[in-house]
Amino acid sequence: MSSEKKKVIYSAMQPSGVPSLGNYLGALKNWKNLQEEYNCLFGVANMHAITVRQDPTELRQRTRDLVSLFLAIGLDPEEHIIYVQSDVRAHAEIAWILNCFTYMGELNRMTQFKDKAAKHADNINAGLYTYPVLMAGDILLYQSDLVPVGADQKQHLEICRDIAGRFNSIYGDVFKVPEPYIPKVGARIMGLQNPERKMSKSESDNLNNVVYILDEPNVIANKIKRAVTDSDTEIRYGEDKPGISNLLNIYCSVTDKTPDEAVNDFKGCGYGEFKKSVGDAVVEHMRPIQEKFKEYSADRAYVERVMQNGAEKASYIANKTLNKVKKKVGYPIYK
Ligand code: ATP
Ligand code: LTN
Repeated sequence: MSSEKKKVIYSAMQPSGVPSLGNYLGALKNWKNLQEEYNCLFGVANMHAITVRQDPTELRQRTRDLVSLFLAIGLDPEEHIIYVQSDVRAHAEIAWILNCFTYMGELNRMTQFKDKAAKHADNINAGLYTYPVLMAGDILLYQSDLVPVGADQKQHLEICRDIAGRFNSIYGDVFKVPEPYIPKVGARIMGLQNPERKMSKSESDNLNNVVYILDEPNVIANKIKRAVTDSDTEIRYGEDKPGISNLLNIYCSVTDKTPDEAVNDFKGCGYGEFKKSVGDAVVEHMRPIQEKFKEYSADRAYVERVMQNGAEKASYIANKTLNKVKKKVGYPIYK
C-alpha cells in the first residue's frame, strides 16, 4: 500500500513530568506498534501543559526530553512526524474557532477538569476548562482516523467527535471524525500505593505510587516490591484485588502475555516472588529504552533538528485544514 493511502494516527503527551509506566503502557507502547500500519503524528502537548503552572526552564527541558523519549522508544521521525504543539501556530488558531462550536454544558461534564480543578484550586483557569477543545483541534487539524490513548482520555475523544460532527453538519465534510484506540490491557494502570486511582506522572505526594520510565532499575524493582496488595495470598484478577490485578496487568503488558497466561505463570507463587518477577520484567523491558534515551538526550542538536523538521511537516498539513476552516466560518479571503 502506498504511504498516501495509509490511515492517519494522531496522539500527544504533555511534558508535565517524567512519563510514568502508565503513560508508556497506555499510550507510548501502542504508538510504536502502530507505526508500521499508519501515517503517524506524535505531539508534545506543551500548550496543554501550561494549563497548570510550570517552571519555564524545566518545561523547555522536559519538552526536549519527551522528544528524546519518543525517539528512544523507537518512533521514527523520518517516516512519521514528531513535533512540539506550540511550534505549529494552527493549533492556537483552530482552538479559538472550535471554542465557538463547543457548549459549556459539554465542558462542564469533563471529569479531568473536575479532578484538575480540585487539585489546583488556586488556579482554575479558562485554559484548564477549554483543554478538551485544544485537544480536539490537535486531532482534527490532521484529519486523523485513529487516536491511541489511555482510558482516561475517552471522554475527551467523545467531545472531539461531537465538535467535529457539529462543525461538519453546518459546513459540510470538513473534518474526519476520529475513532479512539484504547488498548485491551494497560489502558488504565493504577497507582502502586493507591490502586483505586490511576498512576499519574504529575503526582508528587507519594513517589512510591508511580514508576517513572527513567527510574533506575533498583528503584523500579523496589517500588514494585512495596506495591500494596491485600491480605490473602492468591494471585488472580478480581475487583476485590485491585493491587494484584494492577500488577498482573503491568506484567501482561510488558511481556505481551494474556491475562490467563500471566495468572498461570504465578500459580502457587507467594506475593514476594510474584512482585520480584513483575519488577524484573519491567526492568528488562525498560533497559534498552533507558539506554537509548541517554544517547538521544546527549545529542541536543539532533533532537532539536527533529523538532524543527517535525514542526515544518506538521504545519504544512495543519494549515491545509485550518485554511479550509477559516474559509468556512467566513474569515476574509484575499485575491
Ligand atoms: P498529568 O499527570 O500531567 O495529568 P498524565 O500522566 O495523566 O499527565 P498525559 O500526558 O495526560 O498523562 O497522558 C498521556 C497519555 O498517557 C494519554 O494517552 C493517557 O491516556 C495515557 N495515560 C496516562 N496515565 C495513564 C495510566 N495510568 N494508565 C494508562 N494510560 C495512561
Ligand atoms: N490531553 C492528552 C494529551 C493530548 C492528546 C492530544 C492526546 C493533547 N492533545 C491529542 C491525543 C490526541 C492527555 O493524554 N492528557
